[in-house]
Amino acid sequence: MRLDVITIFPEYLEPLNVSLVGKARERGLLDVRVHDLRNWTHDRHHTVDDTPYGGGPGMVMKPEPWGEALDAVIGGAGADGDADTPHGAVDGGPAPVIVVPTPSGVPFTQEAAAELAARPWLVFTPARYEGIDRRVIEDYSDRHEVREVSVGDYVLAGGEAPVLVMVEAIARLLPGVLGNAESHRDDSFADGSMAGLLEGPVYTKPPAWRGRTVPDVLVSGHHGRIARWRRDEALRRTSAHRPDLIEHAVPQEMDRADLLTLAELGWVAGSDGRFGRTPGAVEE
Ligand code: 6GU
Repeated sequence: MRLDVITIFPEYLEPLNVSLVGKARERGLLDVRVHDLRNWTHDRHHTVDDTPYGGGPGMVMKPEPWGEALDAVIGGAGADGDADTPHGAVDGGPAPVIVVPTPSGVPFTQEAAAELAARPWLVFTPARYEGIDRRVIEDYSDRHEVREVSVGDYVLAGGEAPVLVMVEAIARLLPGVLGNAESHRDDSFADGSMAGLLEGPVYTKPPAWRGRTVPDVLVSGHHGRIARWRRDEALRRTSAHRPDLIEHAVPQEMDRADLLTLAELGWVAGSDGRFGRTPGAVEE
């Protein structure tokens, strides 16, 4: 997979040389290219921002440097002249997805990470200031797939940290990046038996630490009971930390033991076919 990042703070992306993403690069699984947006300015001060039309606080990133940078990085690749195949690659080459980090974007989820991990080429455009002149997003949306993405309901000073977050979430899904092919099966939010649930607690040696022991079931060697215990802990943790996930779960997809554990936590399937909490339910 190829990743391009266009930024006014290339050094902010240094963590991409480290750990999982750095190893994936060394092993040739990821081709990461970080570009300085100011290379595509032409004035003495390398200006990338200006005051907003209509007034108001802050600065807006000028369209010209972004246009030149994106043209240089993307070239003609994936530009689609054929109205029947939107975002298709005109020459059969890879079509880039342009990922625009912004707090006003669509939430970045595990599902979005999996979709992006399946694409051959991502171009990230982290902005500082109050964001990029709207015409840039409109112009590239005519010829490319452009996704405006937010990493959470809080405001950061720029999109560089969100790029680090997204690249790590995407890179670990690429074939061959994680040591054990099974390693992300039980992830919180991943598909599979724990779909939509948070992961419960984990333990390792020693068996006793500061007088605290490991739950007996985990050393019982009884795989069925261990799986059930983990599932119950996942339900408990999800109920406590993310009740919204229980509210959106489908009771028909739960087994009888799940329903019992949820009932202990105060959740019962309602007439609308969803879980609701009984009044006065005791939290974990
Ligand atoms: Cl993608 N950018 C900024 N600046 N703030 C954010 C964000 C992105 N996602 C959440 N907050």
